Amino acid sequence: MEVIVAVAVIVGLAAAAAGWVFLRTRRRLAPVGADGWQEATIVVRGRYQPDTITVRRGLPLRLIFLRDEDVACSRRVIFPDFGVSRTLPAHRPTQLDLMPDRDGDFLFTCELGMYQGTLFVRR
Ligand SMILES: [Cu+2]
Repeated sequence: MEVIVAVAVIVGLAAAAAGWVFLRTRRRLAPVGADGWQEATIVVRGRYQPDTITVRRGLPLRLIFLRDEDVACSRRVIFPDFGVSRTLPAHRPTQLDLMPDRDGDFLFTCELGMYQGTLFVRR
């Protein structure tokens, strides 16, 4: 009996984990504009909102950061895998362009890594 309960718990946890991964990675794709660029807006206030962005591989990506705070922590955003970073002046939009040219999950962070987000690049 205890074994059956243990198996049921494990199966339940595995299903929950799979659902969580699915929701994290299968969010709506960033929309593509008439100019062929994908675009997404990220508000920076205590964290990146949203902190996951899902885009297609091979289409240029325009990210608009709206840093709605003055704390020094979020002054700079870095995409280490793409070799790009930007200083984000407070209270106005900053554009960051990059080409998602390979599949994968790519972290982006503030300078010291307290704010973290993930760029999901899919075919
Ligand atoms: Cu920081």
